Amino acid sequence: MDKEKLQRIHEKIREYERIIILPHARPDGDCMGAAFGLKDMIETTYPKKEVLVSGEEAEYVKFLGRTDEVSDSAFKGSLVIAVDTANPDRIADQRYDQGDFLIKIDHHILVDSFGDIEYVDTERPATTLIILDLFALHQDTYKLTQKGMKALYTGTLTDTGRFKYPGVDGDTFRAIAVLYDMGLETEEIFLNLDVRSEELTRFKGYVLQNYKKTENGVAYIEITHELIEEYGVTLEEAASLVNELGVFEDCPVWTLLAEYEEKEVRARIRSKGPAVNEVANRFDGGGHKLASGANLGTWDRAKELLEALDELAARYKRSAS
Ligand SMILES: [Mn+2]
Repeated sequence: MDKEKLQRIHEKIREYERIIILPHARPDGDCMGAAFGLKDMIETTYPKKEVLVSGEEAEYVKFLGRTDEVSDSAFKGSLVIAVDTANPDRIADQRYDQGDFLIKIDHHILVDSFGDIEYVDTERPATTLIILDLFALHQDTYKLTQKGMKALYTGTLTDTGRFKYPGVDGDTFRAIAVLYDMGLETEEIFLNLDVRSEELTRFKGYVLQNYKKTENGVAYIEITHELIEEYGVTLEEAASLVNELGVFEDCPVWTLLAEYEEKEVRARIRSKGPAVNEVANRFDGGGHKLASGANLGTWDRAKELLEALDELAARYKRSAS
């Protein structure tokens, strides 16, 4: 945490009468949680200030708040704060440079520098936790309502896979503990996060009924373009189901093979132990030890990947026994 820089951000927030917060395109829980959490924090603390959020909306995070129609003239003389966005191209509202002063608050590895103040903290597994750092630094000043607390908790939950991903540490829980101490109500959050379309639920049924297993325990599902259309889901939604295959006790490795536009086959590969990135590297892909991706092109190549993963699973099982 850079207290000196957070102090400068606080002073800018205090200085401006109108503040426009910008999440990234194709918004997720973290950028919307950070945007609406920060908005609530500023509005509740300084009722005379006008705080707007401009950008796209996504169905599953609408419960955090709705975006505003912001005119070009509103940017003049305003403080603009971009949240959870490493490079300016990804900001949903491209008028980010039309304000008086631009602040970037993000937790991704620095790609493009932008902003008059650039606050990047890669130690925080969610941008919402940086907003909570700002809150904690000025806890005598800043206030939050239930709405803001919910937004900040939601972003933390979604970006950490509900506290499961690497990067979660004691600071994460200490920041969230503050919200609980203030009376955070969590029921609505979990109900909203667990909502899934009927189409995707039916498709999940398909995945669980039709997955296959290799000899040495690689669970896999093949998803064609036609299948996606038949079930009325998007490819991104379908691919998000990869971890449904991670529950089988005799399968240390699992993969979701999906046919992208123009019949291009790609794989999401997951593991409970074997280093799947070593295999992914050989198939025009890469990633982490337990989570990788590969670009296969054809279904024939997918077969080769399955053979390589099966070998890896076999070796793993031998070494474990
Ligand atoms: Mn994020």
